[in-house]
Amino acid sequence: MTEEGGFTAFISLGSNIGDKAGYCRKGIDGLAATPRTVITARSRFYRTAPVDYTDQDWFVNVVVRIRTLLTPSALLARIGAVERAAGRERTGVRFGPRTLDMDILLFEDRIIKTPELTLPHPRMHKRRFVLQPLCDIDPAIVHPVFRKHIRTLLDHLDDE
Ligand code: PH2
Ligand code: MG
Ligand code: MG
Repeated sequence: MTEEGGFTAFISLGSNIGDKAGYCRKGIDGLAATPRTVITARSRFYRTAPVDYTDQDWFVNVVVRIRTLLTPSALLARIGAVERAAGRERTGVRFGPRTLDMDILLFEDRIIKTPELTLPHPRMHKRRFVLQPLCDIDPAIVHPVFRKHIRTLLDHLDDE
């Protein structure tokens, strides 16, 4: 598809097992190969310290912007398939180690709360490893709940 039609969404990718950057690239390739979807921007790759569950290896994190004709739930299903193709296993440890994690951060300015999907991503505003790469792509993105620029959220982040 072209970049004109469809919806804008932002996806974060993270890996902290094995070839971390390689798994993130696999995730990006999987998004690029998604029907009716194009990647329109990518942040730098970041090496980040683990948050929430800190007794695990460091992460590689990256964010991409896409243009898609998929619905949020179809996109979520596709992302799950790409994660599984990258060897993602559900270990039961919440926030624990993973070959590839892909999360929808934003889908247009939609606010969604279902058992499967919460948008915007409920922790994105607290996470430097998400806000910094988002800011690389576009610091003027507005968080649809807080109605603040991503740059402002990043500047006021209180994470020591
Ligand atoms: N993902 C988590 C938990 N902690 N820490 C970093 N640095 N990067 C992540 O992607 C990450 C995390 C659960 O999704
Ligand atoms: Mg995650
Ligand atoms: Mg996830």
